[in-house]
Amino acid sequence: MVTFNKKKFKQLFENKMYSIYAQSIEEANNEQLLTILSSVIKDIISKKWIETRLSCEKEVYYFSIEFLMGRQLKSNLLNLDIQKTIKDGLQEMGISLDDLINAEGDPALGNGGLGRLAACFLDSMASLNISGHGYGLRYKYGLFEQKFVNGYQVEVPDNWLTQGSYIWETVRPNKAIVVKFEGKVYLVEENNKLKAYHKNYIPVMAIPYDIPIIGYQNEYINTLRLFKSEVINRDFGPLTSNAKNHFGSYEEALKYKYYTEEISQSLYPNDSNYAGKLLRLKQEYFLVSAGMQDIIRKYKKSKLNILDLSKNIAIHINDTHPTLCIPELMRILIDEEQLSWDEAWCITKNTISYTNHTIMAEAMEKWPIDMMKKLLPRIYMIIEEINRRYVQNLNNKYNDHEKIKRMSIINHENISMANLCIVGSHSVNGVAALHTDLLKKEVLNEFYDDEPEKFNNKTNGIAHRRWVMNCNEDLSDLITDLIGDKWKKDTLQLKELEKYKNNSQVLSKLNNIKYSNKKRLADFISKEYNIEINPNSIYDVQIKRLHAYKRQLLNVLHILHLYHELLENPNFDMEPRTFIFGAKAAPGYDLAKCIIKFINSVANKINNDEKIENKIKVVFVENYGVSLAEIIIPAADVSEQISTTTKEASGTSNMKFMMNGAITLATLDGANVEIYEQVGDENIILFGLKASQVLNYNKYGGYSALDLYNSNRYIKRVVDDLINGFIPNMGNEGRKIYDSLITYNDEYFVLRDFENYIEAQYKVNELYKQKEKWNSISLVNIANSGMFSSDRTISEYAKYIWFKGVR
Ligand code: B1H
Repeated sequence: MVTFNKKKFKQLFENKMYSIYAQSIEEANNEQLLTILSSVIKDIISKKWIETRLSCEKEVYYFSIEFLMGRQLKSNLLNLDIQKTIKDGLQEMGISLDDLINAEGDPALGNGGLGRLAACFLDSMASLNISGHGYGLRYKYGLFEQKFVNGYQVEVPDNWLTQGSYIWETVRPNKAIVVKFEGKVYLVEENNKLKAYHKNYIPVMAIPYDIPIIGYQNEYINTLRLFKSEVINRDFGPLTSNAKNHFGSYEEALKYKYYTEEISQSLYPNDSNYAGKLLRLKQEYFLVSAGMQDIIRKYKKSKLNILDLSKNIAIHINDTHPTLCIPELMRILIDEEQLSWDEAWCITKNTISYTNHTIMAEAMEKWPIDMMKKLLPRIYMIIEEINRRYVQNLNNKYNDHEKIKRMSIINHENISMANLCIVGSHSVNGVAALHTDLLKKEVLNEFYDDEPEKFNNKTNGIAHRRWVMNCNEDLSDLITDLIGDKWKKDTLQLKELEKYKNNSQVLSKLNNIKYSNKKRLADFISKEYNIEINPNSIYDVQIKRLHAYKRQLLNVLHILHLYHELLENPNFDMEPRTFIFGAKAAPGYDLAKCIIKFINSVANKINNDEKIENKIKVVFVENYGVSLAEIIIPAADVSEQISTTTKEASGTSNMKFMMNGAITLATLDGANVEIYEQVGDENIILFGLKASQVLNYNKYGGYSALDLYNSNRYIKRVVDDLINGFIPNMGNEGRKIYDSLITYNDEYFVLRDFENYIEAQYKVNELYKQKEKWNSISLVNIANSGMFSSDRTISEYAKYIWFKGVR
C-alpha cells in the first residue's frame, strides 16, 4: 500500500531511535524497539488516517464500555501488507520481528465475548470501508491478571500502562470535553420555552486517546477513541494555593482529584452480570456524554443541518451500558441546540440502535431513581419525560395496568435500561437466531408485539484475519494453496474447500498443520506450567469466562467419570485426551471460584496418578485472554460449547474453533444452532436439552436433581466426589458445588444433561479413532465457517440498520 521499502524503513527506524531515545539500536531493549516500530508505523499511516477522518460519508459510532483488542502489531502489519518489508528490515538490523510481536502487551479492556465482539467489529468496519469508529474508556487497569495459588484464583491488578502510555495511542488534549455530574438544574421560562440551567455541577475532563484501526489492505483507517477522566484543568494541581482558594481546602481539592480520576480507573470485572454500583453509572455517563458531545461538536463543524443528524450519523450502543446516549442526545438537542422535544425525539430515535447480548435476569441493568437523580439531575428529568410520554402512549393502546407497569421505563424505584433502549432506538437486535427468537417470544415479547418492526437478528461473527490468518498461518496458507486468496476478503469462498473432503492428500496436510499447532501448544504448556501433554492426544478445549450457565462443571464431572472408568477397568478403551480449560471468575462470584478450585484439584490428582498411564491430562491455563486464545484455538480438536440451552446468547469462541477446524461438541444453544445448520448432523456432535424443554422446566417445574442422583450410579459417583475426600485439598468448595446441584436443584441442568453428555463424549472418542474421517469433518467445518466472519455480520448491520435507505 504505502510507497515504502526496506531501505526507507531502516532509515526511518534509525532516525526515530535517535530522536526518541538518543541511543543506538544495539543499546535498545525490546520494549524500546517496539515503541520505535509502532511510532514508525503511525508515521506511515498518519496521512491516510487523517483522510479517513475527513471523509464525508455517513458515519457510524459504536459505543461500548469494553473493547478487548488484544495485541495489534501483527494485525497492523498484515492489514498494511508490510510484514515482509518490516521483518527483513528488522532482521538486517539484528532484530527479530517475532520477539517484538511477543513483547507487545495485551490490553484487557474487556471481560469476554461482548468486548471482543466490539474489537472484531472495528476490524470489519475498517476492512469494509465503513467510516465506523469506537468510543470507549481508557481504563488504567484492565481485567485483573489471574494467578492460581494452591488451586485458588487470586486477582492481581492489570497494570498495563507500565510505561505511562500505550504504543498505539495518540493523546489529543486539544479535543478534551467537559462532562458534568451532580449539581442542581433550574428550569426557567424564557420566550415561552422552558430553559434548563445546570448549576454547581462537578466538572470532569474527558481526554481522548486515539488508536488507529487499520482496514485490511484497503488504505482505510478508522479510530477507536478512548476517554481518560481527569481534573478539569491540568495546571490546577490540587496542592497549589490556586486550588486551595477554589476548593476551600487542600482536602477538598484532593477529593475532587480522586472523584475525577476514579472514573476511568478500572474495568468492572463482571461478565453477564451487573454490579449496580454508583461508580459504574458514573463510568457509563462519562463515556456517553464525552462521546456524544464529541460527535455533535464535529458534526456542527461540518456545517450540516442538525435536523439531518440521523441521515449522516448512526450511533450504536453495545448492550445497555451506553443507554444514556439516548437522554444525553436529547439533552444536547433540546438544551444546547434549542430544538423542540418532538424534533429531538425523532432525531434521537432515528439515530440510535441497540444490541441486546443476554437474557439473563441478573445482567439486566436497573438503576435506582435516587442514584440517577442525584448524579445526573438533568438526565433524570429527561428520562422521566420520555417515560411519561411513553406510558401515556401505552395507556392509549392497552387497557392493562400490569402490562404497562412491566413495559414502563421507570418502575419500582428503578430505571430499566433495556426498556429505555427499546423505546429510544429504531432497531433492537439479538446476537444469534435463537437468542433473537427468545427475545421476541419470551423476554421482550410485549415490546415485540408493540413494535415488531424494530426487532431483528444479527448473528455474531469473528475477525477471520486475526482468528485464522494471523494465529494459524499454516492453515491460512493451505487454504490459499487450495482455493486461491479470495476468501480473505470474502469468507463465503471457503465453501470451495468442501471439494477436498475426500482427498487424502489434502486431509493429511490438514492433519499435519493441526499436529504442529498442537506441538506448539504442548511446548508452551511444558514451559509455562511444567505439565507434559501428548500432541497425539485429543485436545478437548473449553475457554471462556467461568459461569455456572457455561457449565465447566459438566465438563469436569465427565473427566471424573472417565477417571473412575479407567481406575475400575484398566482395559477401558479410550483415546488419550488432554482437557484444556481457561477461565476467569468474577472476583465476587463465589460458586465460580469454587469450580476453579475444584477443576485445579481434579487436575492435580489425575495428572499425578500413574495408574492411568497418561490417558488423561487436565490443564487449566492461568490468566486466559486474547493472546492465549491465539495459541490454543488453532491447536484444538474439540470445541466445548456446552452451555445450558437458552442461556448463551451467541458465543463467539465456537466460531473461532470451527474456522480453525475443531469439531464442535455442543448443546443447541446460541450460535451453535447456526453452526449446526451450516455443517449438518454428520459434522457436529450435539447433546442436551432442547430450548423448549428448558423453557418448560423453568415454567412448570418437574425436574428433580435429587431423584436423578439417587437413581443413576454414574451421577452419584461423580457428585459424591465433591464431598467424600476423593479429591484431596478441597476445602468446603466441594460442599458448595454439591449444594448448588442437590440442595438447590441444579439450576443449570448439569445432572439432567450428564448422561447425554457422556454419550456425546463417547462419540468423540470413537470418531477420533477414524482419523481420516475426523480430518474430513474438520475440513467441512472450515469450509462452512464463512458466514461467521464479522465481515458478514457488519455488512448486515450496515445494510439493515445503519445505512438503511442510504447505501
Ligand atoms: C455477553 C454480557 C455482559 N452478554 C454485562 N452479556 C456485563 C453483560 O459488565 N457487565 O455488566 C458484561 C458483559 N456479555 C456475551 O456477549 C454473551 O454472553 C455471549 O453469548 C455473546 O457471544 C457475547 C457477544 O454478543
